[in-house]
Amino acid sequence: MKPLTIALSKGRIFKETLPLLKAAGIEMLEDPEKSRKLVFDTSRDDVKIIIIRATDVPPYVQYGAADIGVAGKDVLMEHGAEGVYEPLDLEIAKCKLMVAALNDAPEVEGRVRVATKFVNITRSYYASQGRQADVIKLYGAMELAPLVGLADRIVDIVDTGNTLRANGLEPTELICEISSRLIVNRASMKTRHKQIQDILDAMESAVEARRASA
Ligand code: PRT
Ligand code: MG
Repeated sequence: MKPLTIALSKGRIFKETLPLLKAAGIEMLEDPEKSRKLVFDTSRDDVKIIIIRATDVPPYVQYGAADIGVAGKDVLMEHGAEGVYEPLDLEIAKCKLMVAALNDAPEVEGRVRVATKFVNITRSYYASQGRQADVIKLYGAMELAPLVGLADRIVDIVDTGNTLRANGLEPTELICEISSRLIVNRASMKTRHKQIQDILDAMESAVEARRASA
């Protein structure tokens, strides 16, 4: 049988997922942060790891190019995760999805202009509150938009709040708490059930052990 493929993204998800994979006996043989390779063997012959953009993890798993992946709840909500199981909250890469505004910004009368890369989440958040919003899609540096008059509000990920503060912004509303989730391709869950369930169980125990010691 071909190796089980796990899709991860570089950065915080990769770093925080490593100890959980180790609990399942899966260890990297080289450091992907120091390599241009995209496919990596692991300490287990039956498992390989691919390194892709965080936003690309759901489609890889949905279409079965990867059997398992790790993705932020923000990414799963924004891009939709039809056709994948989401069996485990890994409780890593925690942050908040928030609305933010310039410090002491006035309430917006009527339609509010919101800049974000999370257009789907933002539209449904405002719609769920019966508030009118014009959503402007940006690909980065959302904090700039209110400073230069492009938008009244932004919707972005907040961890420490330092990025907002450094730009004279403050969070005004919490949309939801975010953490990263393990996702599994539906067909793989059936055809490779034992192999995947064993990894899930080991990772779940590691998550619980870490929570207990926190
Ligand atoms: O960076 P790239 O464009 O490749 O992709 P990405 O930004 O989606 O990946 P990455 O690795 O930056 O984030 C992966 C996942 O980590 C996200 O999908 C979130 O679920 C989660 N996460 C946790 C975060 C943060 N914390 C975080 N602080 N993602 C992004 N940030 C950024 C945020 O966008 C903002 O610019 O950090 C800044 C805010 O941090 P504070 O501490 O200044 O508030
Ligand atoms: Mg990033």
